[in-house]
Amino acid sequence: MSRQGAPSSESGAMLRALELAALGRRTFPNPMVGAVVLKDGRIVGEGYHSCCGGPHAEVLALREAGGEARGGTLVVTLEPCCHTGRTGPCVAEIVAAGISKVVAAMEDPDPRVDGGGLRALREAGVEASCGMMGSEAARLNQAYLCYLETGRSLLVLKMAVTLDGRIAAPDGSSRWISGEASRAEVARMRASSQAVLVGANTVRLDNPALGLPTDPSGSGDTTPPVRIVVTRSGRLAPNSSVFDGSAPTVVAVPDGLPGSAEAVFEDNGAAVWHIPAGPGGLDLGALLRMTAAEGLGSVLCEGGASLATSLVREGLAARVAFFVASAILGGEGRASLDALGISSIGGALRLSEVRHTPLGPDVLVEGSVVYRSR
Ligand code: AOF
Ligand code: ZN
Repeated sequence: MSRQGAPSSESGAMLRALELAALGRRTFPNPMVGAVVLKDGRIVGEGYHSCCGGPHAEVLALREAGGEARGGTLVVTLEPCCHTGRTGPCVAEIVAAGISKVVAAMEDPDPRVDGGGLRALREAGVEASCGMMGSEAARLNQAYLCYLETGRSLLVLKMAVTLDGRIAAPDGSSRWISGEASRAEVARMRASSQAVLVGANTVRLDNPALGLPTDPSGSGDTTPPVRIVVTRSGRLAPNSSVFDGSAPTVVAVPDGLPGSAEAVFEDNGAAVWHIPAGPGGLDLGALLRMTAAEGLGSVLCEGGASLATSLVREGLAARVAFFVASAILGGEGRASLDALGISSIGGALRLSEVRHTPLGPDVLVEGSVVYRSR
C-alpha cells in the first residue's frame, strides 16, 4: 500500500493523501485524514487516521519518514491540529520533526482548531498553505462536518423515481424502477454508510433485507450497515427480512410504546431505541443525534415516501441521491414525496454541489439540500 520512495509532486501527493484518508472507515466522530511526507520530490512517509482515538495521520506519516522529514513537505487532507484531545497536537510533532512546509486541503472547523493549526505552524516558521483539493477533502468528510455543525449523523435520502417522480405503481410494486447499474451503485452507497434507515411501511410492503451483496466495494471490508426501522405503532412482522440476523437491526419506537412490542423485537435479535415523540410520530432529529452518539456517522434513508417527506420537511435530509429511471408511471403511482408546504416556485428546495451520473438508462442526481430558513 505504501508508495514510499515514489516520485511525486505536491498535487500528486495530495491525491495520494486523499486516497489514504478514504481507507479510514471507523473514524467517526473524528474526520478521515490522510498525510504524505515529501522530500526532494519523493514520498518518504505516509499515514492515515484509521479509527477514532487512534494516532493522527500526520503523526504516522512523520513516524514513517523518520529523519527524512527534516526539511520536507507535509501534504495533508486536513489542517493539522493544535490541541490535545484523545492524542497530542500534531503541530508540535510537525515542528519537532523539522518539516519546512505544510500543504493542507481544508481548514479544520473543529472549534479547538479553526485556523489555529495553520497559524501556529506559521508562527513556528513553517510555511503553510491551505485549499489544495479542498472540495474533495470536504466531500470525504461530510459526516464529520455535518456532526460538527448539527450534532447529528449525515442523513442521505436515496430514492429510485420514474421520470414523473413516482416510486411505486398503485398496487405497491416497485421492483425494479431503476436498472442494474443503479442498484449496484445503491450497494456501494450502503457499503459506505454506517446505517440504513427505512420506515415500517417499507418493511411491510417490500420486505427488504437491506444487506450487502458480496464485497461491493472490492475493498474486502464487508461490514454491513446497521438497519434501523422507524415504527410508530411497533407493528412489524417478526419474520421480516430485516430480522434475518445478517446485520445488526435497530427498531426505533416512540417513547412509551408498550413493552410487549419491544420484547418481540428483542427476541428477534434487534435492539430497541426509544425516541421522543415528534411531528411525524418520532422526533427524527433526536434519532439522528442518537445514531451519531452510537458512532454511526452516515445514515442512508431508503424510504418510504412518508419517512422521506418528514426528513425533508424537518430539514434533516442533508443530502439527496435520486436515481431517475427512464420510465413513466403516471399520476396513479405513489409520489416520491408528500406535501412539503411549498406554494410557489421560489420556495422550491434546490441542491448545491450537484452531481449527475449516468447509470445505464438511469441518471443519478445527487447534492446537498439547501434549506433556506436555516
Ligand atoms: C483525527 N485524525 O488524523 C487528524 C485529526 O481527540 P483526538 O485526539 O482524536 O482529536 C480529534 C480532532 O483532531 C478532530 O476533531 C480534528 O479536529 C483533529 N484532527 N483528527 O482524528 C487526524 N488530523
Ligand atoms: Zn492532529
